[in-house]
Order: sequence, then C-alpha cells, then structure tokens
Amino acid sequence: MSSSSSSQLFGRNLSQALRPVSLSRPLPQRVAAVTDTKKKTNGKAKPVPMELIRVDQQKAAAETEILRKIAYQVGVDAESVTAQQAYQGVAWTVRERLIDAFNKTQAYWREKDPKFIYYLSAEFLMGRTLTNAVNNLGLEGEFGEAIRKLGYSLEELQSQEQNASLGNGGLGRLAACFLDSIATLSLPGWGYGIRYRYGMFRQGLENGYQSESPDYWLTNGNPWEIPRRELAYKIGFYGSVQQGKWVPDEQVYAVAYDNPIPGYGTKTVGNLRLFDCQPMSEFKLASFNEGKYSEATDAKRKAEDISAVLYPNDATEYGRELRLKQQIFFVSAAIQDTLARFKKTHKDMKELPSKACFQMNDTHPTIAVAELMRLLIDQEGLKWDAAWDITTKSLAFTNHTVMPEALEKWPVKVMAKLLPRHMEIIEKIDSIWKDSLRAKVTSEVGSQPKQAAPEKAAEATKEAAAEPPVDPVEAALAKYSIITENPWEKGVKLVNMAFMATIGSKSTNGVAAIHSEIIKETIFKDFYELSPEKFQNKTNGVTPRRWLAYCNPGLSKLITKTLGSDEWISKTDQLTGLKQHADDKAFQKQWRSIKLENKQRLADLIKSKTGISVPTNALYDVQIKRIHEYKRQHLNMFSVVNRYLEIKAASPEERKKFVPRVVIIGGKAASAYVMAKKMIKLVTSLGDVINNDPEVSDLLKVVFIPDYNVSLAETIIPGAEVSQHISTAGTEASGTSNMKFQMNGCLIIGTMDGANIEIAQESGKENMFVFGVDAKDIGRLREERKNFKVNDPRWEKVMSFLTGNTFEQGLFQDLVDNVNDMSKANDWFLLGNDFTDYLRAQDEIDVLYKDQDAWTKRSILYTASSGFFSSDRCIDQYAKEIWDVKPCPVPSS
Ligand code: 26W
Repeated sequence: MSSSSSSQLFGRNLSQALRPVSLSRPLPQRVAAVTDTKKKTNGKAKPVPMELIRVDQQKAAAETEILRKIAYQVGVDAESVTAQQAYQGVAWTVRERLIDAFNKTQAYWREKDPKFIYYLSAEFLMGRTLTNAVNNLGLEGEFGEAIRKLGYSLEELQSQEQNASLGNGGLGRLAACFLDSIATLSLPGWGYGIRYRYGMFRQGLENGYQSESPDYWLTNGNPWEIPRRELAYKIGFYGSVQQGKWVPDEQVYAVAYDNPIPGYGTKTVGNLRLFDCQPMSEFKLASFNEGKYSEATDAKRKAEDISAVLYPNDATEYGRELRLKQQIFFVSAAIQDTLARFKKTHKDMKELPSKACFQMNDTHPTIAVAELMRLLIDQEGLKWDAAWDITTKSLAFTNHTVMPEALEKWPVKVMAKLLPRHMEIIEKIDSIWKDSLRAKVTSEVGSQPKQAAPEKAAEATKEAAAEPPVDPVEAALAKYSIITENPWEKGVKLVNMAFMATIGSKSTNGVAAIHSEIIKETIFKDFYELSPEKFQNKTNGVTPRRWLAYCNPGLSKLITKTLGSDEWISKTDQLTGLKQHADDKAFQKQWRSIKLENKQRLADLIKSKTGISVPTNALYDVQIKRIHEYKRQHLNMFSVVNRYLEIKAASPEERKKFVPRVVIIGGKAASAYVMAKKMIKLVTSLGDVINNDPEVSDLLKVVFIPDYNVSLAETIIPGAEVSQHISTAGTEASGTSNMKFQMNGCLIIGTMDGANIEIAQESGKENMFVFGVDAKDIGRLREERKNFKVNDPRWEKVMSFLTGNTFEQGLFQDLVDNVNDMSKANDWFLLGNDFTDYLRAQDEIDVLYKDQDAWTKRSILYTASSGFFSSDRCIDQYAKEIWDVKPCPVPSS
C-alpha cells in the first residue's frame, strides 16, 4: 500500500477507523476477573457470557475486524501496513470465522455422536491456507472487498503466507486433499499427525546441484492453528515390561494443535489435530545451579527433537530409531485422544468400531495395531481376543507403493529396545496368527509331493547339511509371518509393517486400479489368497477447489458461465457438460486465451525464480514431481537432447517445422539419493547449454524451477499444455499431479501406469500420448535387457552427447552407464526399451500442436472428463465401502 494514502484507510484515518461504534461499551468486569481466578480454582471451567462477543462478531464488518487485528493482534501502530502485516490481519480475522464454524460443527458432532473417521498420516502437505479458507467459507465477496480497500489483492496477501510443507509428495498431498473432501461431504472426520517445526527442506541450486536448507515455516507464527495445551498425552519409550506392565524410562508429552478444515459449500468444519512434542519437565533447575547448563535443558531438547523435522525421503525407508519414535509418538497420542473422547460418552469398548475407524496412510502409522492392543489390554483391561476383535474392526490400511525399498521393516532389536511392550504384543499377534494358519498350511504342505529327503539332503552341500532341518510347515508359514528373517543379514529379524497392517486391519486398499491388482499379485499375494474380501481399490482423487476453482480462476469463471452454475465445484461430474462445446470455435478461442494468460503468469514465475525468459508462443511441457529414477526425469532429458541435436542438425528451412518448446522440470530429490541429485544436475546442465545456444534460441528452452511445492504447483499447472507422467509401467502406484493437469485442460504424455490408465479410460486413450512397454512384461524385459540393444541410432547419439565434451569429463558417466552399460548396471527402469516409442509419442505432440483447434478440443475434453478424479468421489467410496461413516452436516438453522 502506498504511504501517501495511508492515513485515509477506508477513507478514515486509522485511529478513527478503529473505534467502530459497537465496541464503545466497556467490557463487563466479570469476564476479565474469571480468567485469572481460573488458576486459583484448580483449573475447573467456569461459565462466561460468550454470547456477548458472538453478537458483536456478526455485526462487525470485515474491514473493521481486519483493522482491529492489524492494530491489536499484529500490533501495528502506524498509518500504513506491510503486505505481511495485512496478511496477518486478514488471516487472524478469517480465523475467527473459521473457529466459530469449527466450534459449531464439533459441538454438533459431540451432541449427535456419529461414527468418526480418523486419518492417521505422518504427512499432511497442506500448502497455504488463506485463499482456500476464504473461498470455502464463502467469504470471497466480503473479504475480497475489504482486502481491496486495504490496497491489496487476496493473491498478493496469499503470497505472504508460508507453505505448510509437512509432507514429501504424493502421499502427504493426498492426505490434504482428503481432509478437504471429508469436510465438504460433511463426514465426521479428523486428521491426526505431527506438527513438525521444520517441514520439507527448501531446495536451492548451487552450481546446478540441489542444496537443502531448513524450512522455518513457523517464523511468522501460524494463525491457522489453535494450541490445545490442556490436551497433553504421555508417550513412553524404552524401559522394560515387568509383570506384563510396561515401565518406560523416557516419557514426553504430545501437545495437541487443532487446525480447522473448512468444507466447501457446507457449514461443516473438520479438524486436523497435530501433535507437538514437549518434555515432561521443561528445565532442570538443579543442573542449572550446578552450572550444567546444557544438562538443564537436555530433556527439552531431546523431546523437541522428536517432532522437530519431517524425514525428507519419499520412497526409501529410514530404519532410524527417531523415525519410529515419531510414528509411535503421534499414533499413541491420536488413539489416547480418541479413546478419551469415546469414554466420555461410552462405557463399553466393544462399541468402539461402531464409533471410530482409523485409516492408516501407508505403513508409517501401522504401529497403531500394537498400540491399540496395548491400550485396550493394559489401560482398559480387556482380554486379548476382545481387544483383537476391536482392533481389527477399527483399523484400515492403504498402500501407496510397491517399491521394495519403501516398505518399512523395523529390526526387532530396534523395536524391542524402543517399545518393549509393543514388541511383546507383535510377537503374540504373529504367533497367534501363524497358529490360526497352521492347519491349513500343514494340509497344503502335506499334499505337496514329498521331497526325496535323504538323497536330496545327500547332494546338498556340506554346510547345508550342517543347517538344522527346516520344518516344511514352519517354512511355509514364514511367508505369512510379521516377523521375518532379514534376507541380507542372517539371524537379523525384522518386523514387516505392511504385513502387520494387513493382518491387524479390516481392509487393505491400493490407490489406482492397476496398483491394487499389482499388490494382490505381489507384496500381499499370500494374504490376498487367504482373505480376498479384505482387498479393495480406491483410485486417488484431488480436490477440485484448490486444484481448479482457486488456482485457475480464469478457467473456472468460463466453466461456470458455460455450464450456467458453479455447482461443478462440488459436483465435478457436471464438467461433462463441457463436451458439447469442445468443437465450438468461439469457446475454443476463450479457452485458449485463458491458457495464454496462465502461460504468461507461469513465464513470469520462471523469470522471477530462475532469471530465464521464456516465450509464451512455445509449447509448455511440464514434469513436476519428486525426482526418482522410476519417474524417469532422465528419459525426458534424453528426448530433450535428441530434440536439441535434431534442431542443430536441421537446415534453416527445416528448422521452421520444429514446434518451439519450453521444457519445465520441478521436484526435490531425497537428500541422500545420489542418482536423483545427478538427474537434477542433468536438467540444469542441459539448460545452461541449450538456453545459451543462439542456434536453437527460442525453439527450445529447458528450465528447472527450484523449491517445487504446493503453491508453486498452483501456478505451474494452469499454465501447462502437456505434462509428463512417464514412469516405468507398474512403478507409479497412482500419481495425482496427472489428475490436476487433466482438470486444468493440460494434455498428458504417459505410460500405461498408475492412474494414467483410468485417465485414458475417462478422456479417451486416443486423446492421450501413450507409449511404452506394458506392466505385465516388465519382469521378462528386465531379464532380456542384459542382451537387449537399443536399436535406435538416436539413443547412442544421446548417450555419446551426454558423455562427450560438452560437459565436464565423466559428469554423467554413471547416469549413462546405469541405463546403457549392461556390464555395469541393468537399466532397471527400462529407459532403453521405451526410448523409441517415447520419441514417437513426442513427435505426435508436435504434430497435434500445429493444429490449435484440435489441440484445444482435446484440452476441453480433458477437463470435461476429469470429474471422476475428484477426491470427493474417492472419499465417498472410502466412507461407504471401508469406513461406514455417514455425512452429519450441521443444520443450516
Ligand atoms: C519410508 C519412506 C517413505 C515415505 C513415503 C516411503 C514411501 C512413502 C510414500 C508412500 C511415497 C508416496 O508418496 N507414494 C505416492 O503416493 C501417492 C498417493 O497415493 C501416489 O499417487 C504415488 O503414485 C505414490 O508414489
């Protein structure tokens, strides 16, 4: 806001504007008094006339409230405010509207006592809240006006907010989209997680390499959370079990913070309860007095370390004890919290499954199986079988990856040391489970043709003979066992968290049709054969509020105008109404001009983040997701090198046939993932060469946008024209960015993997640029890859360019060898096999782009057929087919 007009805020000077008539009445003394006496009255709550402020709340205009917050919450005693101060003022004002609706919802649910869904997740990738809250609460009119009068736009203030990046990627963002849909469908539901003080690291680029720095996301405070200091649960670690009783020798507090989650087009406001770890005793005065200063704060530091930082890997397990501490920390707090609330209105624990369902978001919260058993038996005094019955009926599990390195297996040693009582319970679960299978397995083993034991043994090598004979039944039972041998470390036992999850819960689901089939044929094969009814599919979805209505207002307005209402925002199947306009030239023109505006915004973002200028008349080709070999960002770069070499080799005449393209990559690499970091260096190095080569000038640009996160995606996706989802078939469980691109009319080049397959089904496979080998052939092709020669001269050209003297000697030798030198590696993700077909699909893109009407028609059809991929559809299926939770909307009156 410019200083000149500062004194005339809303046409009145600040002080005058701050004294709206309604507040002239002095506060009745009683209110003030009550608060400080509370302490003396042993914390028992006393009634206060809350209705007093409620009345004022309604009457006060947004602008006055905002000014009051700026003056008293933010403490600005000036005639002008910075964007950050204005953001804080608006945020703290919206907070009050949010809390009002939140309290009403929670009070109504306490009264109605419906069944709840509790979504247990180690990650919630929420991004920014202001725009989502203002729009979901339907305040965009009132607050839009007030913010304009402050001299700002909602978008400007939005950019002042830190991203809540409490997640790595797909799994964490899915949890966030799910919370939005759970509230929008008025389903009684809470998320439970960890209030990390440091979220996903900030990514920088140093000499083209990724650098990582801490994510201080709470520096300016957080107006979107409500500390619940009165809600602190004891969490124990280590110690021993004496006479069945666990005596932990380290304890901390899990302190709750509530984050109201407003639904769209409903009064319902759900909740995300995150736990912060605090020490039992803050400060050891005695140590301090002895001058042992650090010892005085030891406990505090140790405790706070538990919820300090998000582990930044998204596909390789850590095996770090602190990670397991984090998992039991939030899971124990969540279950203690739920049981405490349940017991307020219920006597019989057997009713718990009818009042609560816990969805475990991958294996990270799976310790819940042992923790619920522990609390039911040790705290609530239930018998084992009763506790097991309740546990298996209250828990459900979702798997998000088949990557072997991502499946968590905790060494029994680590589990037994940190959680001795849980390890006891897990051992008992495992032995009772195997006992329940013994008869079946014995008959199966019995029926197998007997191995000619003696002579077989005879030819067995000497040391095998030394091995005690393995009982064939035990051997057969091992494949069902939670506690398994570590194949790489003899004698080291592991707790297979995925197996415990599927045994200890009522349902296991995958996140896309192909993925749910693959897990039934691979990692959970034996369990599926045992109880097929427990296995389901729930194809992922994304919230159309954040990922279309709010991030692409231009397109949303056109859709609403064309469909005649904005109902599509909560009923996305209505988007099919756009199909009939797909061939309409005038509509196509409007559609294209909005895309052009969004491309300009993306070009401005690229300029501000990288300094690179990109033309808006080029095709914007985007691949944004975590950097991972199975996602094959390096295959994308191989096609860029090929395009570059072809442009360089072309005559000026021929060059005219090339479609100018801007290739945009974004994504973080796990900090310890060397090859992924090299892939980032490949993108930045290619960019340096190509973007500064006058011969190709505007025909080709390569851009790596650093620090990809939720708010960046909200600008990139609306401006994209083609997006890449090129994982090796059978590796990407679902993908969710593919759905966001489809919703925003961005075409897809992809493999038949994850949800790409269902997107092709919905929008017509002919409308997708499909390439690549089929998932069912992967095993065989990997075998053959050793002797498979990539008979495409362009492949060798690309390989030799990358290992040539354009780049520092040997810089990309390891990356190239990994996919090309079968004596050293095995091209595990089959880039060589898909290269030619991929380039064929890329050429198809260029051909179609030359026919803008045909391109735009497809773009319209993509959006029109994206309704299925709304997280509302997905959550509605979870609620009906797994959770058995019904909507309980707060009555409008
Ligand atoms: C133990 C380390 C770790 C951390 C995170 C292992 C695995 C994960 C996640 C499961 C990885 C993840 O985010 N998976 C992605 O989940 C999305 C939501 O279902 C899917 O759309 C993606 O395909 C899947 O890769």
